[in-house]
Amino acid sequence: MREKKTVFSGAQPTGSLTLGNYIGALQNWKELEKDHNCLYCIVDLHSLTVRQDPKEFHKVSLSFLAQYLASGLNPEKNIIFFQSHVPQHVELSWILGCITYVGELKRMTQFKDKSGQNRDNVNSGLFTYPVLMAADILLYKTDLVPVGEDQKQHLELTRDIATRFNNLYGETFSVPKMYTPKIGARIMSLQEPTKKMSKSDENANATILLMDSEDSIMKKIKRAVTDSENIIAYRDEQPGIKNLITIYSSLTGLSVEEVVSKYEGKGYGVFKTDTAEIVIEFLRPFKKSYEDYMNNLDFIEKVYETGAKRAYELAENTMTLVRKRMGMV
Ligand code: ATP
Ligand code: LTN
Repeated sequence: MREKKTVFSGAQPTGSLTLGNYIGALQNWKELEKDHNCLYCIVDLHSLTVRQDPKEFHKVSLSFLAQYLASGLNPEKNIIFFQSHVPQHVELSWILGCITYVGELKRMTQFKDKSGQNRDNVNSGLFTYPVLMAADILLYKTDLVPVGEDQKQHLELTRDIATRFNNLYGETFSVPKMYTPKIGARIMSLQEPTKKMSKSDENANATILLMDSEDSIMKKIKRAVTDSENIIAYRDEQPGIKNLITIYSSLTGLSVEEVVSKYEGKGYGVFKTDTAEIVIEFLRPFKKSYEDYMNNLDFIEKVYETGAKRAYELAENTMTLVRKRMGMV
């Protein structure tokens, strides 16, 4: 038996990390690094499902690595790497694609949403996106996958694919479990609080980027869409306020009840200013550390090269077994 469990997760290097990404995923990544074997990947191949400008893509990819590190991930403890540096991801993706049904992929809500938004580029990568994601995860015999709530359907498909492979070819993969925060698994858009906060949102006011200036964080939170109840309560009927309470609670560690009782009888203005200040304080060290990493690209290069080497070895172990199980000569 392996003593420590394996954790795998990743984000697509497009745009810039949001507070939703941090609270839903990266905060847990940091927590799990303490007593798990963790691999944190920058899933650059997934980003190609949307047309990317090569120069910009290169820059954003490096910037994501700096953002991972600035979020507090320790490159000595974790394997931090680019998906495209480990070709076994694509190899396994092909194999898993051959045991995944078109019907299963057609049911994926992310595919339906994204193909609806990009009508002029509904490419086959967008369709098989979840198979590559399953390959990412299964390649490392992953036990836990810390992600936000929006990835639930992809995770269920990954589990089905793993089980199917094991039944067809013999026990090979661990069947991974999803790991979400108790609160904050779905941070909502500040402008449409019934929709998730997303880094590809065209409305800049809808998202808080980890790299936003203090000024713009204050403005965005002050402009956040709320309601006319004027009661600070954590309930579905007040999605805007509920979302701000979630952010407040996630960053301070106070429970939802504690936040609600702290603001009993107070107006939205005060609550919004306080929430903005908490976010600003929280992100201050992040930004400083991000700048430092971006000024040290040699270090960044060392991190991803070491990460790729370590990941490659693990991936090749799994692939040797997969190829053998399937009868490849
Ligand atoms: P895009 O808008 O480009 O699709 P995204 O903001 O959804 O991007 P991803 O790179 O797809 O970001 O996701 C990285 C991680 O952040 C995933 O684990 C995802 O579940 C999580 N995540 C994304 N948005 C949120 C959110 N609003 N609340 C909680 N977790 C989130
Ligand atoms: N689809 C994920 C990103 C992703 C991922 C993964 C997350 C690709 N491969 C493996 C966890 C594990 C998303 O958040 N959009």
